[in-house]
Amino acid sequence: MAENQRLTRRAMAFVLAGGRGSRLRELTDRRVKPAVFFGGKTRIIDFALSNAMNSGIRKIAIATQYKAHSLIRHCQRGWNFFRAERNEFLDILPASQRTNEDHWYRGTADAVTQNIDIVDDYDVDYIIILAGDHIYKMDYEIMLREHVASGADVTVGCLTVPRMEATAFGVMDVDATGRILSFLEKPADPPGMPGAPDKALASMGIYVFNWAFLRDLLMRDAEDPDSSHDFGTDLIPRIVRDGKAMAHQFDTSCVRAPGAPAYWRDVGTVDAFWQANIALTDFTPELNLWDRDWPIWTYSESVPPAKFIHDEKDRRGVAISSMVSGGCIVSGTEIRNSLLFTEVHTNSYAVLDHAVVLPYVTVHRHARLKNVVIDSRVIIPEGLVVGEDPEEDARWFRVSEGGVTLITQDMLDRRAAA
Ligand code: ADQ
Ligand code: ADP
Repeated sequence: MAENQRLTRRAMAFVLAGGRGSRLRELTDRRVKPAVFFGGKTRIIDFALSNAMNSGIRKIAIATQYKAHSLIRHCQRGWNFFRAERNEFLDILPASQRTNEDHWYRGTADAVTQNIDIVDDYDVDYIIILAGDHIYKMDYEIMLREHVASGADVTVGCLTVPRMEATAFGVMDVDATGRILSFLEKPADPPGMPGAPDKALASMGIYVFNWAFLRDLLMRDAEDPDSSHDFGTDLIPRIVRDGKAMAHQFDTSCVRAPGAPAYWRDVGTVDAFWQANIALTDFTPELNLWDRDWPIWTYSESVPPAKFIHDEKDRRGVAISSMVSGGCIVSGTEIRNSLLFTEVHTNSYAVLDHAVVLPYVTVHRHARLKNVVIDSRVIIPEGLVVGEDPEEDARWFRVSEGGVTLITQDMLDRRAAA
């Protein structure tokens, strides 16, 4: 390949989108975590895919398995502009379609192993492994350049987190050059950083490899009866031991917009999901969705603009410090610090406060909903009050540790039948 070609044109992104995300509770009953809606019109996976696009990557594979229908449908509708005649590809790779064996991907590494022939066909020098389940903006080209310059076998994206939160991550120790000296997958007692004992260096689950190197490693891993075929558990610790693994620090230098914060969130719990969505209604949100230099691409429905119905007598159709998506009809409802996704219809005398309302929800009259996440397609009955009596809420709905109430249609049906 031409030496002067952009590095990202010699790379592909392999997006892991198979894990359920069980801490999102009933939000992932019918869809996998990367397919969960986020930010008004996008889904979680759009962030990793947009980062890849914006970084100049034009070859993307997405490995799916658990409850993949809504994810596959979304990618087919929203991410269908890749053109083979321009050497651009986006493939969706459901488990068990590629081998004779009848099993799901055994682990994250096996998701790549089962598709080795497809990656071979892409004819790339580098492969960037991404998790499809985080909200962040990151320029992968910067990481790729570091990887090539250092001659590493693998480069692992990492960020600094509070030490006690690091139990959910791969945690590493690095030397002054950024070389990884040790890697512990989800340690019960994470080691602190030198000079910052209450912080830990955590893996983002993002890895850059030379494809020839990874290919060889995967072939050997597939034959290893003691391996769980997982990047964090098996492959990365093995390279740290036998080869050269480098850390790529995610910070403001990995973001294109000058002065922008290095935003990264795991929205894997109901509290974190609610918080990150509500934070978009802040005066200056940390996650800037208005940035034209780093657009977040998605499937956009053709719907009319949001409509507000208000009369001066007593029907107040207003939204204060809120985001209201296309297709919404706010008829005589008072909305504060809330995020309404596509085609939410709300009726008179209802009040929404700090509410994250997923698409196609209807809120009937006189409902009062505070600190809630409402699943897509839910019909809120007339007069329902949530967020004022924690005991009553917990009888019917899922109340999180942080006091956010998740409402799904199944929960409402059970309540109605009681
Ligand atoms: P985990 O958070 O446990 O650790 P994991 O469950 O391995 O992440 O999922 C990573 C990604 O792969 C997710 O996007 C998930 O949807 C997907 N996935 C999971 N199982 C899959 C399978 N069988 N087939 C296809 N896709 C699958 C990892 C690393 C840690 C790191 C964290 C960062 O192991 O070292 O710190 O990610 O979040
Ligand atoms: P999304 O909006 O994430 O696409 P949907 O609620 O539309 O979520 O659907 C998620 C998944 O559940 C899809 O596979 C869809 O076909 C399926 N689904 C939607 N509504 C129902 C239902 N009432 N019962 C069973 N499955 C459903």
